[in-house]
Formats: sequence, C-alpha cells, structure tokens
Amino acid sequence: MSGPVLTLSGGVGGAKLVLGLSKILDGDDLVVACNTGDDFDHFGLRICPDIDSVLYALSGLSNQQRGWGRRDETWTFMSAIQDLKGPDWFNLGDGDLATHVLRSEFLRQGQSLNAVTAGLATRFGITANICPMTDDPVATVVQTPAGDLAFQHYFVREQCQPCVTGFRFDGIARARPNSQVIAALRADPKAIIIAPSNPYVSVDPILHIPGMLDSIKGANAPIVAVSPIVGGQAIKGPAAKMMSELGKDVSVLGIAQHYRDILDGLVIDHQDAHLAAEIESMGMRVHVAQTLMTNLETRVVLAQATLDFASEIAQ
Ligand code: FO1
Repeated sequence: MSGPVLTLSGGVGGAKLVLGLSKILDGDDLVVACNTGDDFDHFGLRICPDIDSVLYALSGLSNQQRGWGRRDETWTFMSAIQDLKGPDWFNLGDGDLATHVLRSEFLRQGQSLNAVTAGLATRFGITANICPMTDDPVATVVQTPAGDLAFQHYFVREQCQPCVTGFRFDGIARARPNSQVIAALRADPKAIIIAPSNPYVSVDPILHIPGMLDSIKGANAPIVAVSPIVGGQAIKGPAAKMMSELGKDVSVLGIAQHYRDILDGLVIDHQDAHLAAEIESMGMRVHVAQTLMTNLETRVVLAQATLDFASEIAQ
C-alpha cells in the first residue's frame, strides 16, 4: 500500500475534508476525483462548481460562509448583468469569473478538462492532484413530479424546493473514468476515501462512470466514507431532504445502507455513536469521531482519524 490516497469528492463538505488531507499528505500522495455532474454552461462559460470548491479550499481562497465561490469577492459583473436585465439567478463573482473565463478558453483551445484543471491547480499553487471524475460531459438531472430539472436549475434557481423522485446522469454511459484516477487505483492506493458529500448527486455520479466501481473495488485498498449526515441532518445542502423524499432512513443508517456494497468502514459523528452496532451488522467497521469541520484544525483532525481508520482496516 505504497500508493496515493484517492478521495471522491463533491463540493463544500468534500472540499473541507480534502483540505484536511492536503495538510497531512504530500502533493502526489493525494489524488482527488471531483464530481462533474454539476457542471454546466452559463454565459458561454464552463462552470465546474465541485472542482472549483476543491481548488478554492486548497488555495485558501474559498468563501467559508457561502460554501461556494471565493472569499473577498466583488460583484461588479453581476450588478452590470442586473442593470442589463440579464439572467441573474446564478451568481458569478468577479474573481470567480476569471476562473471560468480561463477554463473555457483553455477548453476551447482543445485542452481536456483534466489538463485544464491541473493547470488551474498549479496556478493556484496546489500540489495535490485534483482531477475531474471524467473528461467527458456528464449532466446530473433531478427528477421531480413536475418534470426533470437540470441540476443547477434545481439547486440554485429553484433553491432545492422541488420534491425529488430520482436522478439521472446524462452522458454517463459514454463517460470514461479519468485516467489519473484509474492510475491511482492501479498504484496500490493506501486508502479510498468517500468524502462527506451528497451521496446521490455528488458521489453517485463518480461511482456510476462505467468501470469506476469495478476499479475501486478491485484496488485492494480500504474503502472508507465519512458520513455527510449527522444526527439525522445534512451538515450542509439538500442531502437529508433528498433522503426523506426518496423514502430513505434519514440517518447514518441510510448512508451505510446506500454504500453498503462498497464500504469497508464508515466514520460517523459522536451524536450517532448509538447506531454503530447496527451499522456494523451491515458488514462494515465504524469509527466514531467529531465530523463537524468548523475550522482548519477540525478538518486536519478528521482527515487524520479517517486515514488512521483506513490503515487499521488494512491490517
Ligand atoms: N450556489 C448557490 O446557492 N447560489 C449561487 O448563486 C451559486 C453560484 C455559484 C457560482 C459558481 C460556483 O462554482 C458555484 C456556485 N454555487 C451557487 C454553488 C453550486 O451551485 C453548488 O454548490 C454545487 O453545484 C453543489 O455542489
């Protein structure tokens, strides 16, 4: 187990754990596969929210309160859009806009999303290997009783209000897993960590890429998730609401159930310690920790606890 640690990550919660991991692991020892199902084109620009959450977190540029975009942001572009009566439901800060403009320009020049992401990471001074889950276009669609919604229409424009009945990942059947993620899985990884991201719309798109799940299971590395649900509530975002609308158990038990076929271990919060035995009866180990990452120290402590738990499982 001399290889890297591979982390599957969505946006906010995932980026916090990845930041903790990046303070412990050296550059190439951390490979992050980011969800790209949230990606979309807006104003002709390619927006990759989960990749950017990880890039901004690792470069110290993220806005901690909002959980997306950059800190110390200015909004001149959005004011001008509003003055021109343009669509203003999706907020692009001026600094953030520069990321989307550069990314879109490099993509137009023919670079792959993987190359563009690596280039942006270098420009942000990041040494960890931040990868899109695939270079191919995949678009998460949220199914509701009133019809299908493109992910950002559901999440931002409709503020996650519609009831969800399911999800679809358009393009996934033709998507090929990112080659660096596959290389990490073949390089005897120390651990595969599923970050505390939304299981349905952040982690499932990664796991549903043809060949990804088999490669993950075949890597002979401990697979450990950190629960995004604490005390029956999502730390941030609509995960708990989605679980309830899908008729799932809105608790760490529902998370364990969702991942039961792949997990060797689940990290749960102290608040949920009473459910540990029931989760273990599903065939995985449990580690109880403080999973609320309120500052850098708690991110690093949780990252270290997750790595230690994975090493214990590997023994
Ligand atoms: N989330 C919002 O709730 N409102 C926004 O206006 C918004 C803008 C935005 C711009 C760039 C970006 O990278 C992310 C942005 N997000 C916004 C967050 C994003 O839609 C979601 O957090 C992720 O897709 C879910 O992981």
